[in-house]
Amino acid sequence: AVVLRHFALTYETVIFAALTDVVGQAPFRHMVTPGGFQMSAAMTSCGGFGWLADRTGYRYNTTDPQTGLPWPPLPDALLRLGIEAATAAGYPSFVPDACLINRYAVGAKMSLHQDKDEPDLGAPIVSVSLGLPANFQFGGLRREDKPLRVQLTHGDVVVWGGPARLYFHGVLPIKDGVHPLTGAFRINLTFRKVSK
Ligand code: MD6
Ligand code: FE
Repeated sequence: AVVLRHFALTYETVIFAALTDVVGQAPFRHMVTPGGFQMSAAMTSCGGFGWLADRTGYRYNTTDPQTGLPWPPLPDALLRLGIEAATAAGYPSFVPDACLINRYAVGAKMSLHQDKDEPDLGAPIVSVSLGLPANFQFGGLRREDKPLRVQLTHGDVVVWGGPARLYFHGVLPIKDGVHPLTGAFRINLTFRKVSK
């Protein structure tokens, strides 16, 4: 895993324009996990595939169940950001076909988990942090492995692949604050390759 500090800052304006467009078509929603808990982060997706959680499990789908429409296309500026960050981190052949967008209000968190719903685990994940800072937990292959804690701030990009691709990770509760571009929220974009 590589942290590219401030890598997304030069894309800031185009990212927020793209997000406004995507969220207008596929609004943020709080999903319910198979265990019956509502996730505190609100989510949406763009690209050929969107990530879903419901009482039956976790999966990717080509349509948004809330609108019945295909997920909005991956905006070109976001596609370029995903490719350029992966290239900078040593993954020059990464082409994402999905972008999961997480929005955290103050107090929202994400429990330790592995990203394993993508069939091609050879492809990395590119993660872009925007707005309020997060304390990110990077663990190991076992849930019990003691996680490192890394603060991710506005514009930081983490690229995650190779042996680290299945490491447990999570986000500690977002601390109170206000960011000039996102207000009292943190936004995280994760670019993924979902097709085999
Ligand atoms: C987040 N990110 O930062 C949640 N997963 O809000 C993730 O769960 C994540 O950042 C895989 C790879 C990078 C990530
Ligand atoms: Fe994850």
